[in-house]
Amino acid sequence: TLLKISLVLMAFVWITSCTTGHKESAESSIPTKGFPFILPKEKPNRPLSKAMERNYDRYMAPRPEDNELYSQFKYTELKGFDYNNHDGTISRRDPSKVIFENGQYYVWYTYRHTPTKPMGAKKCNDTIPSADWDLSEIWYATSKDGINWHEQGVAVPRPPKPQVGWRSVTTCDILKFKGKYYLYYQGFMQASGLRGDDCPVAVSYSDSPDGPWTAYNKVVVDNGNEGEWDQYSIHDPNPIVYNDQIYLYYKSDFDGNPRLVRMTGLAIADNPLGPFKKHPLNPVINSGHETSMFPFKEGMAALVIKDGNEHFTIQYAPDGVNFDIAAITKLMPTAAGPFIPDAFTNTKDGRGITWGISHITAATGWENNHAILLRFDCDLSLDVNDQDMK
Ligand code: AAL
Repeated sequence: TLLKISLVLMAFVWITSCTTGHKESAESSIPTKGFPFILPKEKPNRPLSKAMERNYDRYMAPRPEDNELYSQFKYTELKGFDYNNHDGTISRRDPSKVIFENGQYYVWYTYRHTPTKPMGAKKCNDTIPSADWDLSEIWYATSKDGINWHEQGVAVPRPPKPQVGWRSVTTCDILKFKGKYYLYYQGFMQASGLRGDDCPVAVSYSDSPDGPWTAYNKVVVDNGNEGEWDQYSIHDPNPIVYNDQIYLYYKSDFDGNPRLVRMTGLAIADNPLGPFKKHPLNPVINSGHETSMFPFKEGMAALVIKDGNEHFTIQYAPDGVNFDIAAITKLMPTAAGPFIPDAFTNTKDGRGITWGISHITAATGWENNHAILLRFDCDLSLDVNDQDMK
């Protein structure tokens, strides 16, 4: 009996010490007061919920409006472009970056002018487009103010078969490097939609943004090997001068079942005509569609729109490779071509962007499927303090 009593007593003492011990530590870890009404800028020195930990650790500032890579976006209609009463036979889409040369702004874009609207891969032929960007050319326009544009005509036409891009040349971007200009673009050798949206990247070069442009007539960034994530397509080439090299970001997709998973890769070259070497860590952004990059501080920022777990975020990589979410926002510009004053200056102190040109697809609905260009304004510059945009 004595043994039983002492065992019960020991058990009682043990249980009491456990519960009181637990109680004490639980009490000491839960703050007695809630968060102050004003969100502290510095991480408070107290236990935080997972959400509040993340609010300080993941984003550039605890409040969006204090985050240098947070912005809202304003859109303005452009003047000077005719769309044939929006009947679907004329489309302008996927603008390049905007550059400022010879006292004016320049933008290049996919231009389609076909007898019909896009009819899909089964009904397309030599003159009827399958997709909105099928049977297209690269055209360009100039402007003094970024709103009123003068369309100048073709920069890169479709080359004769079987040259790269004979079916369609689309979705270009501009590079200025050592006094010369380079237009990178998707070169289709078959109508989009026959298998997927398959194409590599080609390039044309010129001594002037006004042309004439000489087609290099070779693939400069090719599709990956069979089984690789980018085996079918290299889309949305986006060149920036960084680390004394050409960093060309691009979009591809795993293109498997059940659906496409689009991501962003990087190819680097010393020379604009290549060879471009794909980064061993590709894809470098796990999301994005027509992703737009711009130098920011010592690294690279990215507007990651549509597609993927991290769509509609603004991301940052201090080394141009290892991206993380800097801000989450909304109504981001589709296929943005920003005006980036330091895109080609090899800067390690990127100043950001305040405006550019983007597009709206199916601008009047799918019945007369075509895209239009429009201007976006934002507050992603370190040199202005325009709180109106935040
Ligand atoms: C766009 C871009 C590429 C695709 C197609 C035309 O938004 O991602 O250019 O190929 O769609």
